Amino acid sequence: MEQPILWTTEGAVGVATLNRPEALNAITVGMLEELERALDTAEGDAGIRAVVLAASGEKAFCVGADLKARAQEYDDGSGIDPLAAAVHRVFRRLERLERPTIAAIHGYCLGGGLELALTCDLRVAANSAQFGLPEARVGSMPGAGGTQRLTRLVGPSRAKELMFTCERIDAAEALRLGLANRVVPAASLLAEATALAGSIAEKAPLSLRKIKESVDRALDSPLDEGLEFERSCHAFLRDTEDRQEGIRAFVEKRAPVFVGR
Ligand code: CO8
Repeated sequence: MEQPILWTTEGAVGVATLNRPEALNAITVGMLEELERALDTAEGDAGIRAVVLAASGEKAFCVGADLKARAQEYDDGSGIDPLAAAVHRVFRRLERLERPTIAAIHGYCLGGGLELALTCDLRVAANSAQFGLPEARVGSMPGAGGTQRLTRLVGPSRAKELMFTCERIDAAEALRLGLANRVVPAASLLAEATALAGSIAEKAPLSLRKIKESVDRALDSPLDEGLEFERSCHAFLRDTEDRQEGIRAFVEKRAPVFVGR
């Protein structure tokens, strides 16, 4: 059987690839468990400094929950929703990964697939990408973080418009809304996303981690608390080996060698 997640590395960049192209990379519990293992690998390897989340096949990044597998899961009579549990656990884990993450999105990015992309720090979209949250069409609603994360990213009015209308938007519109950071030709999506990740991975790893924590904190805390947190992160970095190395390298006009300490 095909592995639902492929894990590869390119220099300091780890690439986790959703690999169920025959089902348009629809999400199953098994896929999420494999993704969690890939995240364990990324976090256990100091050499991996940024992660790209990509997807196999021509047509889709991910079309959300696997509706066929889900029909069977509900039939087991236990009353427990294993997919919901795995989604909440693994999406949050990806969001909190101590590495910058970039979703490389092509084709359909729908429902839980869009909600998955929203857990990444950045989104690079192919010009073939189509984004949508169609849940209200079938009597449901985004339940994998979409109402919370999309709202934080694009604001309540635009988030509600996408969820109320269930309309799909293209890559250019996603860029305009701030849902996509960049739009690139489909043929070079992975190369562009990996190059962006590689450029980020050259920066000091502890700086990246503290920036991520600090920016994420900005969304959840009053300004004074956020500023206090930023000050504590800044003070932490001041005494690191990498900060000394960064300044030394600047003075010596050479590239810094960061060690993550
Ligand atoms: N699950 C399983 N298989 C799927 C799914 C899916 N979500 N979507 C498509 N497929 C399969 C199709 O059944 C088809 O398989 P087969 O060839 O064996 O029949 C194959 O993928 C290709 O699909 P289509 O022939 O339909 O391709 P089209 O290009 O005509 O259409 C669409 C593609 C627009 C993506 C269409 O398939 C579609 O609308 N799919 C459903 C999308 C959707 O509604 N997604 C939301 C799902 S709900 C969700 O994501 C909630 C997540 C949170 C859950 C956790 C709760 C806490």
